[in-house]
Amino acid sequence: MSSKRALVTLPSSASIDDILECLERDGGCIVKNMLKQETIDGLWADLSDVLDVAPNGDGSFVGRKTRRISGLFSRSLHMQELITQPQLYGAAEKLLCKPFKYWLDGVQHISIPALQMSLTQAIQIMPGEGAQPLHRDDIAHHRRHPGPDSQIQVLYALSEYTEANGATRVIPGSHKWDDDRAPTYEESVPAEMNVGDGLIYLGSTYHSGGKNTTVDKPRTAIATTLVLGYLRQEENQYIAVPRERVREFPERVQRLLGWSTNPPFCGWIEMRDPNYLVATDAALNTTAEDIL
Ligand SMILES: O=C(O)CCC(=O)C(=O)O
Ligand SMILES: [Fe+2]
Repeated sequence: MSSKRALVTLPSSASIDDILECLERDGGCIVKNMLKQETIDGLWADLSDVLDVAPNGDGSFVGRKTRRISGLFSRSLHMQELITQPQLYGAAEKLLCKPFKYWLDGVQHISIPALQMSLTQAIQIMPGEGAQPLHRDDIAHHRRHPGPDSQIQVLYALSEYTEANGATRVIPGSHKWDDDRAPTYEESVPAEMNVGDGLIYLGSTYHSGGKNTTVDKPRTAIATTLVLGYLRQEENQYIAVPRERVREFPERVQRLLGWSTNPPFCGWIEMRDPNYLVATDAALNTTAEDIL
């Protein structure tokens, strides 16, 4: 008898605690209607020309009939809505931002880590593509399992997202496995979604792009990630997003892009919070404070 667990689909009214309950138990869940129609339309308008001419990948991980484009904050201002989406951000903050204590000069201090954006990618799985190998996204940071989580990723459905056209496969519960247990395709379930829904999952959860067995239905998703502020961003945002572009975003988003320190002081420049380098003139005097 199969002991396969299903992936839970939560309504758009799901609370952060509902999402956390699923993440803690299953390692992932689907949330309905995470994106507004206007955001979805805006993303398609900004990205489709680039996606249409993007080359296919050339390896088993990136696929051979899969198109990927990155650097999405330089391509679409709508990306800010995807990374600050309240259910995603709220769940990440509650799960990851645990206080850390340290002693300095006889005084015990507490720091709460910040979050930052780690990667952006539009992923279009074309008809005839095979399954991507199952993996954990937190490989990037050499995480040991089981252990404290470091990142939460989301895949927003920008197209129909069915088992047949390559819906992401997930192994519910696999975030609790140790590093010696190998994942198998049979243990995975498809995360079927409608346009605008999102699959939220932990960096420790085994998942993969599904195979697209249709003849005419590409599967398109946008992936983005929130990771602890003291880890290196997987995609190099300082190079991917020009400084002039970073200035077009509100300060909160500039900081998520990496133009910030993580408390108490990781990521400084000239011993200052680096946000002064992208702050607009109006914000400059309020944000450019010495940090050390
Ligand atoms: O395209 C997908 O469904 C998943 C892609 C993925 O997991 C990855 O590239 O890390
Ligand atoms: Fe992945």
